[in-house]
Amino acid sequence: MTNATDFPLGRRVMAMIEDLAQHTDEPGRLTRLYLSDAHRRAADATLRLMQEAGLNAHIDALGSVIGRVEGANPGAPALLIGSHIDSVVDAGRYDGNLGVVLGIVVVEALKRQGIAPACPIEIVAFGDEENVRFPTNLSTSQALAGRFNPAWLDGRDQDGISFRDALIRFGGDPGGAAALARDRARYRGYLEVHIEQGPLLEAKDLPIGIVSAINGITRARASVIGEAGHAGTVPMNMRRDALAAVAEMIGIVERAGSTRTDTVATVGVVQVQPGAINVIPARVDFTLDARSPDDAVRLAMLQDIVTECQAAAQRRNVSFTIEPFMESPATPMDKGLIGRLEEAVRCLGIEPLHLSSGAGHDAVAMANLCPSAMLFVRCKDGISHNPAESITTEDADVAARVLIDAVKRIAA
Ligand code: HGY
Ligand code: MN
Ligand code: MN
Repeated sequence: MTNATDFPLGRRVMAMIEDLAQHTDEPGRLTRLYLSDAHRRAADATLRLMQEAGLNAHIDALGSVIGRVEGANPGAPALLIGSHIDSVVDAGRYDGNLGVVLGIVVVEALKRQGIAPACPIEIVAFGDEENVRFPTNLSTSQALAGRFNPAWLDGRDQDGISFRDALIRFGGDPGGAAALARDRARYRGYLEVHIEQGPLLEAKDLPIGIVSAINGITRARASVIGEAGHAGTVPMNMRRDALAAVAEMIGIVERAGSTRTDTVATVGVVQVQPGAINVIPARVDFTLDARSPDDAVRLAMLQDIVTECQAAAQRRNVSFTIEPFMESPATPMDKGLIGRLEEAVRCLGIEPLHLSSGAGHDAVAMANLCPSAMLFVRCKDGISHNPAESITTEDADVAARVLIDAVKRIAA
């Protein structure tokens, strides 16, 4: 039985997670979309936590919270540590937030140990990793990598509010995105600690694992247009039922994603018009999220889905259109940083397990700027994107100790 004095770093992590979890746009559940009021409150809270830890912190033009400590050699290339504080709808509290909080805990611990890191450390809390609100792709981390796409500013959320207007309301600066690009010579690497969001570490009874690569993702919007009609009078063989067609297409997506064990394909949003009990659906808009560790496999799977959906639409005399709006390549993590993480994990007497990430992360964007690597933390039943998401204080403590050791090795 462990007593309350154990896992001081883990308890500090959990306290900060609790602090951030209060900031939600929906009372009773955690929803914190990019540039929402809750995101603003969480960004302000993160700024405060960074400043209390002794970091020189600010909120940048796109809403990311950036804290920096100069260390023993201010001119040396810095080490970035971070993740995101935006969430999906009805989210868990650890997805993203854990990696930001752990970065702050590491800086606090080094300060407590009287250790000035051998290089500057920047902690980053990105704001648009989930890309749930606007049709973007890791916009706030891509901005640091010099790959912000100005067209994203014209994207609109489901209420018709543009990224640009939401950013101005948040207190950001649409014109300042380009200037956020970092000079790659000034950064030695990016580390992100994240919950695994899968069952492998728990199955292997391991508290942490090292990410080998992050799967590639394609996200698309599709529309099927049929014909509205009276649900009571139009014979079944004379209908052009858009929703019945999409039901068949969802089956096509599920089968395509299931052909291999390492691919996935998901229809996450379905919007039916006019949406009345006695009207044959005239139009359905739905989303597709397709992923694989191999880009050629992902693109072939997408092609199969499109071909089969087109054939189904033809049979049913409805129209089918699909428009990819986000493409993220499969991204291997940096071998050198993986080596440092392995040394740090072994120092705790744990044999490092390497695993790929089915989830996307800001590390995909940061890999365009500097060598990037990720550490996964075990989460209960592999659950995520769900309020039941949880980790233990002990595992949080292990993650903090591994990160402190890895930072010392990388900074040296
Ligand atoms: O969808 C993802 O993979 C990540 O959680 N944004
Ligand atoms: Mn995440
Ligand atoms: Mn997520």
